Amino acid sequence: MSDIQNQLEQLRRQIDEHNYRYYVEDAPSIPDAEYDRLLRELQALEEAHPDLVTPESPTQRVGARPASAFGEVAHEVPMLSLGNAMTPDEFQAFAERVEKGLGRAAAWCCEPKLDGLAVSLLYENGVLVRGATRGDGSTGEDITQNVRTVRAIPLKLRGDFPARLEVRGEVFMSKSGFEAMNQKALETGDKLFANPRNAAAGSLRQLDSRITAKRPLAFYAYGLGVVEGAALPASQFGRLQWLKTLGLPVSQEVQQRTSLAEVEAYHAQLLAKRNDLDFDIDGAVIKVDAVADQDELGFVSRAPRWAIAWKYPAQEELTVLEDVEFQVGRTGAITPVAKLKPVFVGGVTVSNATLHNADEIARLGVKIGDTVIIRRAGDVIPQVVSVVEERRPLDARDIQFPARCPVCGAHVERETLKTHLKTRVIEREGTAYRCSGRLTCSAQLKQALIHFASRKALDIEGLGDVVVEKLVDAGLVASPVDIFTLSREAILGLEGFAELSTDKLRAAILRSKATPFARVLYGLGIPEVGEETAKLVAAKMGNVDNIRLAPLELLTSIPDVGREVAFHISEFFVEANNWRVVDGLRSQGLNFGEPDAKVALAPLSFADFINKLDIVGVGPGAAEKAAARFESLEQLIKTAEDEQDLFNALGGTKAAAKGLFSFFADAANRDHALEIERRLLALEVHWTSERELVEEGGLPLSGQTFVITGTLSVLSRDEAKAHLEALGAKVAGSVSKNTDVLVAGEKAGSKLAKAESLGVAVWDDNALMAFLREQGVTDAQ
Ligand code: D41
Repeated sequence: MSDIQNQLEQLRRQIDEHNYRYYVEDAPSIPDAEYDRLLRELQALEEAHPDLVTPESPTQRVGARPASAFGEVAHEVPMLSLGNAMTPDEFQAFAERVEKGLGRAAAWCCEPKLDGLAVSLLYENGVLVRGATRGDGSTGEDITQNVRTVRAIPLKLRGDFPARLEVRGEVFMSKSGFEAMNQKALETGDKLFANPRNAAAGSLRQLDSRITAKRPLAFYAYGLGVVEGAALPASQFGRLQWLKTLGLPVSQEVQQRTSLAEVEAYHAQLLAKRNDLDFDIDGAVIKVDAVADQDELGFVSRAPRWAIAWKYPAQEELTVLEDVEFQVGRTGAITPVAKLKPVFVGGVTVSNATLHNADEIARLGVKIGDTVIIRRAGDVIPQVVSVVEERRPLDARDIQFPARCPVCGAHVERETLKTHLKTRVIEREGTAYRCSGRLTCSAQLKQALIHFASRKALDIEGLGDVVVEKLVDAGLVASPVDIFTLSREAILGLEGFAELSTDKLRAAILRSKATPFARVLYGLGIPEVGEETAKLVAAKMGNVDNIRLAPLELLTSIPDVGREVAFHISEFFVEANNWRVVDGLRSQGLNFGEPDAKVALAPLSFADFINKLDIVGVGPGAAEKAAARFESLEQLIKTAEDEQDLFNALGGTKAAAKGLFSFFADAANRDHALEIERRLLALEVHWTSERELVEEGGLPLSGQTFVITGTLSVLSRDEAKAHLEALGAKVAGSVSKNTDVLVAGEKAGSKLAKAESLGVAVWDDNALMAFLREQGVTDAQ
C-alpha cells in the first residue's frame, strides 16, 4: 500500500471512530474543531487523489448511524447542510459569489448559529404530530416522544396556522440549565456532561422520554420544510416573524441587514455578546433574505448557495498537559494549575488552565503527558474538560499533591468541611488542600494585602500586586496594619520608587483611612463575605464590636447571611490574630463603625430563639408552643429539669418534651443558650416577652391596659400604640371593665360611649401627647 493510501485509511478509521462516539454514544472524545480538521484533511487528500475515494469514506455521507431503537423518518423536503466560513476572507468569497450570481447586492437575514441539534417538527391542523432529527438530511430518527417534552416546543399552534407545517430549528440546552443540571449530577454522583451541546444531544436521544422531560431543553426555529395551505412571507426574516405568530420561538438575535458592511458588524457584535447569551453559539448563520433570490441561487450538492455558517473561534481545543504547578491563594488553598502546550482557543492563546483541586484531578483521571480538551468560554478561566485516553503516552505521570507549601514550606493540610447545624458543626474531609502557614506564608499574606488594598475595599491607589510583592519581600509589611506605619524612607528605598511616587502612595494610604466601615469589613477578607454581604452586615450591626459580640443566631437574622457565612464571621473574630489586626487598624484610625451604634435588627422572638437552638423534636411549631408557655429561658431551663413537668407544661407533646429535656440536661447546652441570651441582651435585641418580665413594675405603664380610638392629630394610632407598649402598657382593641385608659381622638364613636358608661378614664389627644413628652418620647413634640 502506498503512503497516501495508508494515510487515507488511518484518517477514515479515526473519523469513523469519532463518528460512532459522537452520534451513537453521545460521548465524543475530541472537540468538534479537531473533528472538523480531520474531515477537512481527508477531504483535501481525497481531492488531490480522486481515484482513491471509496464509497465508504466518511466524506461520502453526512451524519452517521442512527441509534437502532428509534423509528426512521424520511424528510419530505431534504434538510440541507450549511457551508462554513472560518475567516473574514472566506465569508467575503461567499458574499461575492452570491452577489455575482444575482447580479446585484442582496439583503441579508442574520441569525446566531445555535450549538444544538437540528430537528424537524411537523404540525398537522395545528397539532404537533411528529418530531425528527436531521439525521443525514434525507432520513432522520423519530423523536416525537422526546420533543413533546421540550416546553419551548408548542404542542398546538396558535393564530392562523396552515393545514400542514414543518418547522425546522435547533434544540439546545441553555447555559444556566446546563450548569444547574451538572451541579445536581455532581451532588447525586451522576454522569457529568462536558458541555451544553452534548447534554442536549444526550437528552434528545434518550429512549426513555421521561428522562428527556427532566432536562432543561429549549428550542429556536430557523426555517421551514413542507408547508401546505398558507401564503408565506417573501423573506426569511418575514417567515421567522410569521412563525412567532404561530407560537414558535425565534431567537431575539435574528436581524435583517441591508449591506455587507452591516453583516460584518452583526457578526462582530454577536461575537462580543457571545458570553452574555444564555446559550452556546458557534457562529452566525448569514442567509440571503429574499426567498426569490434564494431560489435563483439554488444549491450545490446538499448545501444552499444562499446561506453560510460564519464561525467563531472554537471554544474547545486539544493540547498536551506538560506539567502541573501549585499556587497558593488568599485563603491558603493550594490550587493545581495545568501547564499546557500553548493552544489557540476561544480567540486567545492559552497555556494555563485551572485544575481546581485534587477531586477534580481524580474525576478527570488526568496525568502529566496526557492530551486534554481545553475549553475557554469568554473571560472564564480556561478549563480542562476531559482527557483523550487513547492518546496517553507510555511515560505519563501521576499528579502528586505537594506535602509542603511550595511558597513557605509549611505543611499542607486537607481542608475540613463544616456542615452548620444550628448548634453543632459536623466536620468532614473537604476537597481542598491548604497551606497551614496563614499570614506567615508570604503567598497568603500577599493575596490578603492585595485584597485589602483593592478598589472595592480600601482602594489604595498604587498598592497593587507588584508593590505588595516588593513590600512583603523586603520584610516591610507583615500585616495590613503595617501599611499605615510605613515610613517615607522605607518606601523610597524600594526599587521603582522616587520622591513623587512615594508621596503619592503615602497620600493614598492616608486617604484610605476614611474608607466607610462596610468596605473595611469587606477588605478583611472574611471567607464568604463579599462586598454586598459586608454592606448588609455593617448596616445591620453598626460596628465591629457588635459583630464580635453577636451570636450566630443573630447574624443569621441579617438578610443574605446563612449559617455558613455567619459561621465564617464568628470564627474570624474569635481568632486572636485577626482581632489583633482589627485592633491595630482601629488604632490607626480606620473606620470600624460608630462606637455606640445599635444593632438595627428586630429583636429575636423567644420562639425564634428556641427554634434556632436546633433541638431534636422541636420544630417551629413546638418552639412557638414552648415560647407561649414559658416566660423566660430561665423558666424553661428550670422546668426542663423534670421531663414530666415539661411534658405537662407543653400540653402533651412528647417529642418536644423529650428533645428539650435531653438538650437542657447537658450543661454545655444550658451555658450555650444562656450565653446567647446574655449577648442578645447586651446588644438589645432580646425577645420582648423576656424583656417585659425583666422590666415588670419598672415601666411606667406596666400592668395597664389602654385602648386607642378615633383620629389622633400628631401620631398615627400605630405609633401611639408602639409608644405606649414601649412604656409597658398593653394596648387592647376593645373597651371593657379591665380597660384603664381610653385614648380618644377626633371622631371617636361607640368606644368613647362605652368607656364613659363603664367609668373608664378618657384621654384626649393633648393629654396623650403631654404624657408621652413627660416620659421623654422625643417624636411627641
Ligand atoms: O442555528 C442554527 N444552528 C442554524 C442551523 C440556523 N440558524 N440556520 C440554519 N439554516 C439552515 C438552512 C439554511 C440550510 C435552512 C441551520 C441549518 N440549516 C442547519 N443546521 C444543521 C444543519 C443545517
